[in-house]
Amino acid sequence: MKKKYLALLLASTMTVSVMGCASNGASTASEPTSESEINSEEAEVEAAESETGENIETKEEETVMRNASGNVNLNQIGFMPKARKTVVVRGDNLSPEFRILDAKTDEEVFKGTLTGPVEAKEAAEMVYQGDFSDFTTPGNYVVKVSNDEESYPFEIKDGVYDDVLKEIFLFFYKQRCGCEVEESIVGKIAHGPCHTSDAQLYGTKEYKEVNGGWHDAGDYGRYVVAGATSIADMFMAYEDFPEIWKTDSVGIPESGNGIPDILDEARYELDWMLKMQDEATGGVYHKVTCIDFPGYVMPEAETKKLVIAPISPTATGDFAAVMAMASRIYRPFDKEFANKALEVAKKAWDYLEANPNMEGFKNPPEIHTGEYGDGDSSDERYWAAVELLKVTGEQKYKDYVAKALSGNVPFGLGWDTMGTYGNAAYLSLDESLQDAALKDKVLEACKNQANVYLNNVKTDGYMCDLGDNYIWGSNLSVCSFARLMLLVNKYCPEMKDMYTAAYDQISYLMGQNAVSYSFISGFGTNYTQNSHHRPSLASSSLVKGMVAGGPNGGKQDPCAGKALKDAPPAKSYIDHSESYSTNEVAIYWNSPVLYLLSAIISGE
Ligand code: G3I
Ligand code: 9MR
Ligand code: ZN
Repeated sequence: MKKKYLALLLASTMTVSVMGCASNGASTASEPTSESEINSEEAEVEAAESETGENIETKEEETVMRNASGNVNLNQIGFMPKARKTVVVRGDNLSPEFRILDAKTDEEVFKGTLTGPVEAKEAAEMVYQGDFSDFTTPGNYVVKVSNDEESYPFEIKDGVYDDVLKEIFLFFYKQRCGCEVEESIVGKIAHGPCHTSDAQLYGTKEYKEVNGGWHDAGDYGRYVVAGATSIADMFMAYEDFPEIWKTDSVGIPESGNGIPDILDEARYELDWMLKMQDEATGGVYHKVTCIDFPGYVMPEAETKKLVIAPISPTATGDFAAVMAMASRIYRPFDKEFANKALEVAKKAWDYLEANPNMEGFKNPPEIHTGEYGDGDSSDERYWAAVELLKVTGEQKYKDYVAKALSGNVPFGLGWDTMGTYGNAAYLSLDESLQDAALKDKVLEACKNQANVYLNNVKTDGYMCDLGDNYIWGSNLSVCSFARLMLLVNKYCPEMKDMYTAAYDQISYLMGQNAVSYSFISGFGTNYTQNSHHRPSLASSSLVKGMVAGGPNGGKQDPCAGKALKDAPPAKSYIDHSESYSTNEVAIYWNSPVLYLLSAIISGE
């Protein structure tokens, strides 16, 4: 039975957040608006009920009406019974006790003590922290503090993240381009094949068929470095958490074909990527898009000419890396594809070798879509070399890796910095392919870097690992930093703090943050509703399970620039559909959450 809910949002950003953005029906309040009904039957009922206010008084007489203040923040989805459970309370002069109440009956079930005040520097405020990990009884609860303010409700149960993980995965199917996206799976954003015309190779009169792949984000561009990031995350989730991802029954069209669904989904992107390689040279084109972003239309309505942007060294390096991984991972299921993947990966590598000083990608003057500019391809080359070494054992890759690691160890798990993918692959190599001294060097460097993030968690009021890195897509950094901590924990199991700190980032993403939002659409109570996502906007139905970019001190869109003018970095988030620099969604913001959640679920 659904709890009736009334939210009084007192968080400071929420009062400023309505100013300055054109009113397009987007809302910053917690109740879904007509524009943003959730795209599932059950949730549509929920949205409709809260819109009309019907039954707010309650259908179940004993249910207490809850009233969150926005000052008591925690994971709004909830916790697995044995997991770490925390709460962060805004304030600098609070009485330390807090209570857990049964959300329905108001019965007190646990008493705890807050510690603090602790500074949340990037949010420009002081907070208290509470830990109720010892409370393990399944149920629905709220945390209440001494001044009677309370949290959003949360649940404790086994499998509490199962639905959210499923929706986070299904997002990739919803982003498929060039095919029918079925209504029975996606509801209102169903569409027919889109972007099916041949694309012009920039600067030539030639056209090429490059159908398929995933739409990148809130736009319909298809970008190789972005796609490779998501594929790598899926592959890592599949290899590190096989118990979760061997499933063949999530509910995509390929379910039941004997191949794990996550590999079917990744294959959809890989098949497109194969078309993005120039057969003559092995170089890989950076992206295919129209020359401008379209309006807020469904994908089939973007019918302008598609243009293939020039080859870039970063796209070529990422392509080589994920194809090398694919040749290993798909071999038990599809030998022919595995062979093909290895062949094209090697060919891409040869291109890189022949072009050691190639410049990074820059948008040609006529093309205004996402640039994914990155002037340094050394991390992509390093990652590709390690993955190729892993599958071939060839000396030339070993030599390249040794040379690459003679300098600083690179880091990063994002579209622009791929070093940690390379490091994770290096640490996983068979000993015969590793150099013992280099392995130590990589692990030491990982520990040092992970310690920086651990220290961020320990010193931040919201236990966030970002430090001052509140950039465009900060939620990706939250996950990347957490994943480095998990990688260190994998090789140094005694470093338990690393695991705990990674867990804290799931809580951050699901509501334990300075803006009181669950950044995952449709999950939690005060969740992102007005995503910058064209299918959601064009169909007036918010897709469930999309991860927002998150707080961004750069505020690089006019909406955020105005509405968040005076907001500190950790509060520079606005749930408005025009704020693409804080509230867009992207495939490579979902995929790291997919990995991190899988890790947390498996770790319990
Ligand atoms: O790397 C620097 C860092 O050194 C510096 O400290 C920091 C301070 O601002 O900036 C970092 O650079 C940022 C860069 O992303 C790397 O993360 C830039 O400021 C920031 O403007 C840039 O934002 C990118 C944005 O496109 C604009 O180019 C986002 O990462 C990227 O996710 C986003 O991608 C867009 C696509 O272009 C189009 N499709 C949607 C997608 C999501 O919004
Ligand atoms: O919708 C676009 C989004 O996907 C990009 O991330 C963003 C930055 O490149 O740009 C968005 O498009 C906007 C464009 O840059 C400026 N005019 C308004 C467009 C839609 O909001
Ligand atoms: Zn499309």
